[in-house]
Amino acid sequence: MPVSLCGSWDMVSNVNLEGYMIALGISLYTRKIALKIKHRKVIEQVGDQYVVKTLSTFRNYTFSFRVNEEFQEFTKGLDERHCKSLVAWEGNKLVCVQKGEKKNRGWAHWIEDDKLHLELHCEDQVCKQVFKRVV
Ligand code: 1AG
Repeated sequence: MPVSLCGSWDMVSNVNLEGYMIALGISLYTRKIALKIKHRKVIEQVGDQYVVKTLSTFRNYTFSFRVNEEFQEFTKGLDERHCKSLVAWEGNKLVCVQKGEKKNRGWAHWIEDDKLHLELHCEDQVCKQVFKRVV
């Protein structure tokens, strides 16, 4: 049974968000703001339903899913695209494939050294974020 991802997490590092945002076609203006802000990740689980919130002073993005069940995702406030998304456990990683206009799009979350790790990928770009638990 993988370690629970649930809780509130504050960003401590963020590598190549710029490349990831360029791959998504985010405007220069929005990228400049997005790069400056710290994100908080809030992950909640009710039964087999997950709710993941990415919170910041600039924008918030919330979505929910059931593991192993494809869902329609609309990345409102991000790149505003529709994806057919599927989240599944792969070992200790919670892995999402986001099928849509953008190739090779998805993310993975896992816990390592008491930190929440997130790898976001799109086309040939990988963004790596690490979060520490909010105490
Ligand atoms: C996500 O998490 C959301 C990741 O899918 C959001 C992080 C960075 C921004 C991503 C794309 C850039 C698009 C627009 C920039 C606009 C706002 C930046 C501030 C975003 C805060 C919401 C996946 C994973 C699921 O956590 O658990």
